[in-house]
Amino acid sequence: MKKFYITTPIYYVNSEPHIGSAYTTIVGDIIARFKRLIGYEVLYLTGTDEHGQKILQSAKEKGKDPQELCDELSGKFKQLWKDLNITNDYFIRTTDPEHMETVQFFVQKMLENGDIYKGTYKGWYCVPCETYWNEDETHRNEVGEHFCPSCGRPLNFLEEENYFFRLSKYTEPLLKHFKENPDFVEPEFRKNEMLKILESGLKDLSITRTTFNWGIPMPGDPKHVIYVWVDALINYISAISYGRDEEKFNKWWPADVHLIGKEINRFHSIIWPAMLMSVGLPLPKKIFAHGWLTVNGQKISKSLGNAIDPREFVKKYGNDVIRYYLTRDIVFGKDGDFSEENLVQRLNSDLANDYGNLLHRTVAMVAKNFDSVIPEPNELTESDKVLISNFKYLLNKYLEYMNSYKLTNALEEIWHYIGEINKYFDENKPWVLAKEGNKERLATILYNTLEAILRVATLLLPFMPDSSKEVFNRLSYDLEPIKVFETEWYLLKSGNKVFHGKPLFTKIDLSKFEKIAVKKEEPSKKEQASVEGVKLINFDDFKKIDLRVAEILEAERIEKSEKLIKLIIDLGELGRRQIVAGIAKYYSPNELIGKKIIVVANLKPAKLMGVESQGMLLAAKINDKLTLLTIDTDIEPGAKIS
Ligand code: ME8
Repeated sequence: MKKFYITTPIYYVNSEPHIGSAYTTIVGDIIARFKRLIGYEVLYLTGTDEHGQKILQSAKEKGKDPQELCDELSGKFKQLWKDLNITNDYFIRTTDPEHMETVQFFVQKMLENGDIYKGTYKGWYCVPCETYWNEDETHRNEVGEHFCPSCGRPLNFLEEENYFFRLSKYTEPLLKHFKENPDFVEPEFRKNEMLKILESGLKDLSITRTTFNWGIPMPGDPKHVIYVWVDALINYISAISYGRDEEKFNKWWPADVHLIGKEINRFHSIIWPAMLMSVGLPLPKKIFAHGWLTVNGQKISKSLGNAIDPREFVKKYGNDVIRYYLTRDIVFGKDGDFSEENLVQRLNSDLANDYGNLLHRTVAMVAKNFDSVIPEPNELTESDKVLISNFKYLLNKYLEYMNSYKLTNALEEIWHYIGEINKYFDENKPWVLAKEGNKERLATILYNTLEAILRVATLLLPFMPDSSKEVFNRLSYDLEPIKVFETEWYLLKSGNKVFHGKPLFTKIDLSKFEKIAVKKEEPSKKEQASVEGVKLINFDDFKKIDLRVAEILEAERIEKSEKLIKLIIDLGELGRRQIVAGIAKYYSPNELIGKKIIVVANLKPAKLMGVESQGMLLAAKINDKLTLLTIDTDIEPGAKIS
């Protein structure tokens, strides 16, 4: 039997599961169910990431023992996956003793292979992301504080004796692997981001910490604990008994796909493969980094109170509706917004109107005209043949899309076909045939419509297992679903009963629609400041900023500063101003004079190295490149930007 091994990230247990973690796990479940449906033996792995400074801090804040916190939260994840109908085959916890042993075994191998050495780490660390950042990767504010380029929160400066992994050694082997396996990382644009990192050369990675002990001890030097990401990544092989059960490990490794969110792509597409190369194991076949969900346009964040609880949505709308909405409305791979209004729209139009109602009215006609017994179809006309051949087309497209994780396209294609079934039904006017007493033709139309619905329900099994099974029940269908992939039309058995239950999906009256209250706890000042860099603003906020064109009249370096330049600028009607900018590494004073730039003209004055700055210029920065924003046609200084 063909096998398929799929994983999700293992989630941190510092907070409750939210719609973001549910999203990845639901998508993983859809893929796992699809593979089972087409005959694969599947191993679907998820779990929780329980070590590291972030979990320890969270336990301290809650006044709990870290293990107690992990047990409690890990239990909540497990329960939620049950409630969401997730068919994971195993749930790994990084505090499982087997996992901890495997991590030490793996790191010991890296040591033996000469890939680990002792050194001193000096640099920045983001606890929420558990990530090290180089100075030039960090974001800085006006007063020189450092922020995480990924989550926007403040960074801590670390100086510790650490063990290092010779990640740099794997730059070339990884580049080669990327070249030889063009589908290794998907989507393509995410692969290109990784290639850029590789092409600029990798730096060695600190892989132990000494300032706390909530982690797995380093073999032979237990005052160091292993970096939480090294610990976490190894879950993908410790779950399949690496180093403990060779047969099991060889059966499942390499994984077919690691499904992850885009923000942890570097760990999965660069660090993890390099670790595997270090111990001589094959690399996973694919890393798929999907986009990020926002909620009503805002980043999901506990502190903003919009980390919505998937349980409430499931209670109100049911599992299938959530699963459908998440994969249909949010294009898989891209960023997308979770909005309850859109969910209700999808429920009302796609599910209740197009799909549920089609089943309902067809079954109602079978009940009325054939005493609820599926009739024998008769000779096919052109319109029947088109319906059948369109299904064949759908099936091919479906397989192509599902096998390449284009889940949204697969659903679009299915709904296109549902549209065709509705059209077939309406154009053949079965109610007229019933009135005329043309039972022969009526039988064929009703049979074909039900057969098409049955086939659609089968293709929808991975996405909406409950409602597909309900369709099977109503049509007395009890064959293996796989038959849909193998058998020509006529799976439904004439003579079997149909059942006319309540609507498959219940519409929601939009005029009386009450949204699930999103918790509106006020974030603390500190939390608010920490998410400022990533929070969305409205137009009124934007209008508060007075942006103007300014001409640089004078420029000179500030003594004793490598970065700062003092500028005198002409702001037209606002007069002349002095501003200080951190651009000395990128521009010499001479090349600045005469440039027309953009400045924030209503910023409170601030002192930098003792020199007053009465505004701020705008520049674009990426890695170690910076360019001033200028204008492309001539316009007077002082011109307002709106
Ligand atoms: O990063 N939209 O755990 P984590 C979409 N423990 N997906 C989201 C999301 C959002 N807004 N928010 C979270 C970790 N996710 C590490 C992983 S793996 C060896 C270690 C999903 O709890 C998405 O899959 O922060 C993302 O990558 C993951 O949750 C991060 O979960």
